[in-house]
Amino acid sequence: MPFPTFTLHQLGWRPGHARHLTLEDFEAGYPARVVGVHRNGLSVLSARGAALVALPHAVAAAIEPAVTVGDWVLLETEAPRVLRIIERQSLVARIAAGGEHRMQAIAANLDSLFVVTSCNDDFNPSRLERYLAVAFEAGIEPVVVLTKADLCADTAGYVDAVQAIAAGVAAVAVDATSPASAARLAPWLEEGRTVAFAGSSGVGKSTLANSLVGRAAQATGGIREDDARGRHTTTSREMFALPSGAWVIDTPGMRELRIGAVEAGVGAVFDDIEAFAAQCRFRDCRHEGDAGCAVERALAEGRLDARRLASYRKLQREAAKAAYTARERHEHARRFGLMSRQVQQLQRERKGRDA
Ligand SMILES: Nc1nc2c(ncn2[C@@H]2O[C@H](COP(=O)(O)OP(=O)(O)OP(=O)(O)O)[C@@H](O)[C@H]2O)c(=O)[nH]1
Ligand SMILES: [Mg+2]
Ligand SMILES: [Zn+2]
Repeated sequence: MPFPTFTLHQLGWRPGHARHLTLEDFEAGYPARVVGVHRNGLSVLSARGAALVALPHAVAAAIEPAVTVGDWVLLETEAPRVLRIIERQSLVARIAAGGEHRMQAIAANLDSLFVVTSCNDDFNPSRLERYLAVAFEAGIEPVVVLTKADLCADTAGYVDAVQAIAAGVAAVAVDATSPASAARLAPWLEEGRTVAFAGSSGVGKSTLANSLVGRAAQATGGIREDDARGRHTTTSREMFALPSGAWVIDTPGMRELRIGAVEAGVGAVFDDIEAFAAQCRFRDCRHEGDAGCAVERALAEGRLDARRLASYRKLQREAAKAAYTARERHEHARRFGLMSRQVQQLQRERKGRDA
């Protein structure tokens, strides 16, 4: 059976992407969507079908964070090779594991992010706030998907808990093993839309993906009985089509989501606290024993809970630190570039003298 081909629209192409392409680009190549990132290249889908294409080092090095699933690339017409990565319309990213503070892309060009958590011990408001900040920063709609509803006596309690930390964000409780969950999530799964699943290991991301696709496209794993933790069954990001025509990106479970410079996203998640802060007597109020502090007043009067304020402070600190590190890194690269240019100039001058 030949692999089905897709129109650009079906693949999720948007006018915003076309704006970045010149006439020359269209003469030299054509757009394709990245559905898998491998060591020996990228799996892509385009109007010409499916292909494995080479990603030249120079093209890969030109973009940070590195190319990811959901990216659009320009492929060379004459060879299975990427000419360049097309500017991203949105990006969900985190700070990669390890001490280097590099950003790692989770998925690109999304319409929504399903933040998946279970109706059990995995549920953690402060962790949800983290994911929401990243989604808001990326300008995409987060949806909290509460799995294992079939094993839980009080799903409404979980939905309420989501509403309490994110009024206006949809929270949908599902049994991820059931095909019926597709209908509940249909509003976010229309043709040409892209949604990524993110969350801890074992919460049912791949199980839900399979229920939506209608077959076992992704391997699923058990969880440890004692602490409900998963076993990191999914090990790479993968994008595939649903019968509805939407695209799902399943991702490996994350132990933690270390946020980047998502200060605006943090502000959006905690708009209630920012509204209190706007009423503090002093504009530079630190909300720590300052006179006339509206945030501490809200806390004392029970209109704001201590956990939420602590979470806000923590995420603000992390985002500010990430922004600082990114600036430092940029400045370092700039100075290094300047220095090598000066060295080259000196070498040229010396050559000129010696000649
Ligand atoms: N009863 C029930 N079991 C579920 C549900 N969702 C997931 N499971 C089970 O939970 C286990 C883990 O599910 P996975 O889909 O592998 O979890 P995952 O989020 O993809 O995990 P990683 O790939 O490790 O990140 C499997 O045994 C699933 O059958 C649900 O809604 N109800
Ligand atoms: Mg999985
Ligand atoms: Zn204050």
